Amino acid sequence: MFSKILIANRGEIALRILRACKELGIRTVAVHSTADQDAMHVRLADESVCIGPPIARDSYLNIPQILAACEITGADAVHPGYGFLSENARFAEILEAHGITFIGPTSEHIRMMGDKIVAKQTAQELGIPVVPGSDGAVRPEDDHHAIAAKIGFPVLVKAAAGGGGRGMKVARTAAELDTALSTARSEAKAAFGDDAMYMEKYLGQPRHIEVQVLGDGQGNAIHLGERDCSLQRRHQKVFEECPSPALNDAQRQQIGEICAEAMRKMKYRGAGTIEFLYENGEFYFIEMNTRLQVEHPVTEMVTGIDLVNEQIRIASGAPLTISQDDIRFTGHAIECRINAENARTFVPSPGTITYYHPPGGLGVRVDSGVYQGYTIPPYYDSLIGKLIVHGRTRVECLMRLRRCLHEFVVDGIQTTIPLFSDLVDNQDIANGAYDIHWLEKFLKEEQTL
Ligand code: MV4
Repeated sequence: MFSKILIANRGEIALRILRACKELGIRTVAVHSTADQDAMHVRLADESVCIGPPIARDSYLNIPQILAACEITGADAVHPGYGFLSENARFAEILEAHGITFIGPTSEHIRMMGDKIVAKQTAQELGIPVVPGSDGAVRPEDDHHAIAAKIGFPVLVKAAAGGGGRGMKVARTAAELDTALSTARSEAKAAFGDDAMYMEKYLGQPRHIEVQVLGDGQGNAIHLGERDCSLQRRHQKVFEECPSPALNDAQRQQIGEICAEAMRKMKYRGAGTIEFLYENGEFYFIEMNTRLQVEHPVTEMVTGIDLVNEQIRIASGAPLTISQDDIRFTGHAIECRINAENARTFVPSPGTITYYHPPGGLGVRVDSGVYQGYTIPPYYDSLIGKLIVHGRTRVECLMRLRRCLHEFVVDGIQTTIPLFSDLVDNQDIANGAYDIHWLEKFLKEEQTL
């Protein structure tokens, strides 16, 4: 086992990782920018190293500085969290070349899944159902009209380097195809320096359902069920739940086993998430994330498995000790992302938290990096914490969530808490009747009222 882990992240996830390290008896190193001197993860870590100025490019994304922090402190592993360097294959390679363990998959697997065309081809070869579409890339010399006609309109043009909705355009008819392809291509070139494109059948009203997997890199892998993350705004998840209200146990077991088997075949190592669109009872693979995700706690609440503990144990070379039969799904969990933003306009609201009172009680978990008196810096994304609630049933979970939202006080800044109070009282949410477009429609309708 490792003796010291460097946490290459900030905020609530740095704290989450730190807690897992402490429970494993592993010493921790926090790295931080000059803007994060007073951050909770810096205070709770055994050691801390300032790695640069506020702008993430110069600190949390600064590989030489993080490497230097490892050398200075003698850290033998790095946990990247999510975002920042978590899916940077080069970072994983550089660490390994210096004899430091990257807590995550191999750099080859990160790179493979980073290219959405390769990821999709790999998924298909491994028996995962994919969205019907072009056979690999649509190259400039290809007859894109023939490819689109074969798929059938509407089609969606996507960038191989994309994800998060960038470099993506819908063509509803053949007349829209040339513009969609050339616009998406130049967007992708500008955003990623890579204009490789592919095409898919456009699904109109899907849900976003993702499957959590764990592999040990030795051919053992399990699934930990799914999360429904359909409630998003501008490709940012807002509210996530486990299990999905759309699935029954047989469907869960079926898609879960397909994913676990695929991970066994590729000898996947670490935690991963296989993302699907789900429409009319069918699953369609879109992407795989090779990292811990923001919404991992809903899976932890329902399975009782500490995903970060498993990530660390697997990275140290330990085989999976949990078998699929050991996994029991108990009750229901919902996560609300608490952002320092206006709940209607989503305009960021950094500043000082003058009063802070998080909710508590049975089945309540608050993962946050803030405290009363803390000043949220303006340089990073606005997620300040997550409220995760568990109940024996979905109804109990929603009732508990409503109670917690009333209890939660964050003064001095604006937060997204009031949005969730509206959502828990909404009939569609109560019925689980929502797709990936529901939230944006809800916000738009609210605006016109
Ligand atoms: C799609 C789709 C419809 N059909 N693919 C958006 C980001 C990227 N991760 C995949 N995305 C989508 N891919 C096909 N073939 C609709 C979306 C999409 C979406 C997906 C998940 C969650 C929210 C979304 C919001 C808009 C579009």
